[in-house]
Amino acid sequence: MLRPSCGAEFIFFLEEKTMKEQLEQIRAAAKSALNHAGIEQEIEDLRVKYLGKKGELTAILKQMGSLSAEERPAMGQLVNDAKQELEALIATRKKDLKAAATELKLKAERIDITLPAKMRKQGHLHPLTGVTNDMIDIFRSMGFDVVDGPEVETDHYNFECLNVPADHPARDMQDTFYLAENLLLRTQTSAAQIRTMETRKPPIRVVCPGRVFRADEVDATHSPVFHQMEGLVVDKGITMCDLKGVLEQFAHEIYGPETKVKFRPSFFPFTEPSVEVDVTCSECGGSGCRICKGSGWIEILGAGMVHPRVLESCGIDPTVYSGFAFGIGLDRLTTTRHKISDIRSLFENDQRFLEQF
Ligand code: 2NL
Repeated sequence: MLRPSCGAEFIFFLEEKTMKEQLEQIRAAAKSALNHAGIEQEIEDLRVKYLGKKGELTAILKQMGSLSAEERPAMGQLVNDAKQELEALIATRKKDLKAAATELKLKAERIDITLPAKMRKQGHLHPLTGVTNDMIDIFRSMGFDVVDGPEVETDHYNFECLNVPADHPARDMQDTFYLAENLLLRTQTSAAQIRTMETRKPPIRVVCPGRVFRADEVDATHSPVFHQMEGLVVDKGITMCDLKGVLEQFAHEIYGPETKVKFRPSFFPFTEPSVEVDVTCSECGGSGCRICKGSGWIEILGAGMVHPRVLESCGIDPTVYSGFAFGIGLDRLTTTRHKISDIRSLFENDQRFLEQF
């Protein structure tokens, strides 16, 4: 309301009115904008716009200097009220928008726990690995360690140290894959055990499973790549009795306690004396069938007392120490256990075949 009594008053009241109006305008605009804002950032932008250092309400406060001392407190009160109201509104709007955003996110990310789960396809061990692990368990329980060695070996470790003479047919190019003059694919895992004898002191009890190679023609029972587990025990006073005890225990654990075990004399350059070990056929129990070709027996491994020359070549004194060693083919053990008729199916990686085990 205008009170045109004097010029100065007139201006004063005009300015007061304008400031009040301005304040109301700003307050209304800010409230409306705050109530219409859809996201938290907008609220923050509005806070800066109205209440920030260069904000519109702050600008009003700065104009207070132009008011008279009597009018200043009332106007100050009004501005403060507006400021408090807007601050409170900003806080609730921020809270509401945050809650709404969370609600929306929860709805969008809601998981339907009644949906059927995506089944993860579970693989399993290759039958050969299963058999190998079982054998490792058996020998571990008898105190053996597992050792590993390179598949590419030298003539020295694969043949020389094992007392295999230079003119032995196994050393022929026909039977062994040579990579260079003195470098070859190992024909048995013995080399790993030779390396063990060089690096460890007796007592030594190790088994050595692994892939071995021979230049064989491929058929249902032969493959140029096959698998073997060799074992070696070296200590003072080791005899053929230890060999028999360990191998009988092994056979009983693999084939069952009713299995009979037979030791036949044989020959290997690296053992003396040497034996071949047969077990009663697990298919017919010893009465004779197609599997054992009517004999009732199945040959499972070769073994013997480590040849003194082999011990010597590894720096072990054969007058103080003795030992026994054995070699077991893993592929045939696997094919007979799972009634697999062709060794080649172990290496073809055909899932339709492997899924059956
Ligand atoms: C087979 C059975 C055999 C060994 C392997 C061996 C290893 C060392 C010393 C002496 Cl380090 N022997 N291994 C012994 C006997 C048999 O394998 O039928 N091999 C042709």
